Amino acid sequence: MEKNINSTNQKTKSLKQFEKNAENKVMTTNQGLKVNDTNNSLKNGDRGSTLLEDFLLREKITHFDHERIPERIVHARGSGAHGHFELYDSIEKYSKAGIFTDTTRKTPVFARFSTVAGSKGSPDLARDVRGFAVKFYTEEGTWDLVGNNMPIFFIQDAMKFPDLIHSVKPEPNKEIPQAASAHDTFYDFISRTTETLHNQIWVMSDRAIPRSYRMMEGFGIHTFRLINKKGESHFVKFHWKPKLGVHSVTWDEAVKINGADSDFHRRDLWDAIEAGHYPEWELGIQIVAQEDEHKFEFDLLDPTKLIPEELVSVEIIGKMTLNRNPENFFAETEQVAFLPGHIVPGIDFTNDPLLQGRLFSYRDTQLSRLGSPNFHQIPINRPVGEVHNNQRDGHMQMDIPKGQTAYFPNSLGGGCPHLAKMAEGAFHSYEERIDAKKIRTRSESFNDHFSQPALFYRSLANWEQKHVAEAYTFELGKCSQKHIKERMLWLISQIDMDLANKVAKGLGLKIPENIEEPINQAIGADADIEKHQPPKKKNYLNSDPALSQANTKFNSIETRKIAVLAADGFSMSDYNSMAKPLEKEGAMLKLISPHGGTITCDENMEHEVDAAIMTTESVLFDAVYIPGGKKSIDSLKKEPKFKKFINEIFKHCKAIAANNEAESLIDTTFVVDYKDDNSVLINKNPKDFIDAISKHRNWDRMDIAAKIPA
Ligand code: HDE
Repeated sequence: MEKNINSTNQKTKSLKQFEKNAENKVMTTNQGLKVNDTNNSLKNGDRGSTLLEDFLLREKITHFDHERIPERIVHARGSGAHGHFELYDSIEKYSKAGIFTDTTRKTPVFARFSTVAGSKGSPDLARDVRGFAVKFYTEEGTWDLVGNNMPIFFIQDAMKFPDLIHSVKPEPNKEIPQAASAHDTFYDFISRTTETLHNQIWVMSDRAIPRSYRMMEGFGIHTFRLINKKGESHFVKFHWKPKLGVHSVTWDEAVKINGADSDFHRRDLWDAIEAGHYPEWELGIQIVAQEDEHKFEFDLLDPTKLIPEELVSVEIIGKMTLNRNPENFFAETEQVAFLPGHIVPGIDFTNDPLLQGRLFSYRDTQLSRLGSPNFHQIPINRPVGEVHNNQRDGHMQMDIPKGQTAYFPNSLGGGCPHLAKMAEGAFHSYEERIDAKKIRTRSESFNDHFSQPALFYRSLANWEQKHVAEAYTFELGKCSQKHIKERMLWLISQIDMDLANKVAKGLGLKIPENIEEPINQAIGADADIEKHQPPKKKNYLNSDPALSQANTKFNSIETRKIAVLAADGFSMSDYNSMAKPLEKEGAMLKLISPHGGTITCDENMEHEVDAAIMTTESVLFDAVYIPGGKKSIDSLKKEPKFKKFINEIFKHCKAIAANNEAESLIDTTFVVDYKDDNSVLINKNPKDFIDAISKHRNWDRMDIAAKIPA
């Protein structure tokens, strides 16, 4: 399929000049020498030893030996895509950034989504935070918004990041487990660092197992500043809201998807873009006036706190569309380097101590990951505007800077490159007033560690709360140390007693009445321990509906994957009556049959099979449809995997539709007793099926479905 290449996308144009296409070209060495044989090395006779002289062999093998670079220390596993950002209305009262004032622009972007803990080859459906990093190639310079799919982070100070990551990564003695937080070291750390509990409960929620990258929110997390023309500052939190709503899979599916298709999210993003279903997110901002900095019950500089949308609403200001897959994974997705320190005039930092540490870490890590201070010259990392300064040389210098001078000030180079005036769009840091002691401590205003996890849990629908309880039970159940589990149980009981009771029951343990050591241990050895313990939980808001996935969008079945179970002799009229309306709404139908190749319908037409039942699993689909046709249904009944498929779809609360003879197949499954379920649709109107799929899941059936041993 032709790729949609937006001709106005400046970044796409700049990348084009670096693309190489071997079509109709002769093979050469890296020196341009034409190659006649790339299959055999140079030898002493046809059975003799290989000669050192063989420069063709040496060049090929040497390059191969060095073709890996270190994977990202975190967020190693990811996928990216190109697109653009459009602004709806100017927000010049807050920001002077071109990207926030010029509604005629289509700013090129490259976005990368990732898991955090796993290695580059780890499965996509790990229970984890997802990275949500966007590089905006703006006319005034590159702005990177390097966020996550959860609005808060685990820790409050960059100093704790290596500890956090060392605790979640595979345990160093045995390098187990891969891409999983369910182990002793993680909960040992979590239970002694109570500031982590808010992000931790989000990780126990469905947010940590998204249905698709295209169906998750993104957050800048930190409070940033927007600076307007007058130099005035407003605090801002950035939000990405997906057009398709926020949807997740269940844990049982996640575990199975990791086996059935460990590239599930990567494939989903790639396929949607190739099929022209371009993912879209709206960008929203929460604005807090400078004078309101201290009006909240939490500190705006504390990255473990969100600003509830009930308190400050999200103003939608623009839209990002991803419409082009990379040409080459390594060159683009692997080599892209995001740095929170990349900002443009009109956007600035705050003193959030986590953000401040990130401003150092990202450049530093690129130096070892990409191997040179010239990583900004890699095509994907080049800004769209010109770059001129006196930085020189270094590994893999790609530019050829001209002239005699590489210093400033100079007269020999005509004083160039000259300094930019503010009127020419120069960057100028926000002049924040500072009058403080140099001190190594944690602000007492960061001490509240329980109010927001409790708010999050209270805001969830009952099915979401159930998933949280199950996730804690699973994760702690995987820990081997009783004292770690008990400490966690006590901490969960400080968030919500009902939740703690459920988890304790699952673990077969009692919630301790108290714990001996100080709760918050993220303090210095000589610090006043009492001063740094979390105060009593506050309740400044009963619930924040924006935190629950039950309040997301349920208005589309676009890109939903529907399995059609059929064999030779299936009813074409049944199929047409259902397939056409579904496809009209943007759903993707896949024909699953007892074998690969083709099958023939009752109107004697051949149909290409998308997958033989042995090669696929129900967890890769959003719903199932079974057309009638006696011969087809008889064949499906003979293959037990079709029954398993239907049982599992039911277990995962997905929609099922069947026509005519297909009912008798349903009757051979557990679903036979639940044919009155809202989303089991036998001989019903396609519209009912569309409605059921757009609801994502029928959680009303959750308790019944849990009993199905699929
Ligand atoms: Fe990162 N993080 N991080 N992080 N982070 C990296 O940079 C780091 C944090 C995030 O798709 C690394 O290029 C520190 C918060 C994303 O390429 C590294 C701290 C948030 C990505 C690094 C944080 C993030 C990274 C590893 C605490 C959400 C992937 C490779 C002070 C707002 C970007 C790299 C991509 C990657 C350090 C905390 C998001 C090591 C020290 C908070 C999405 O530099």
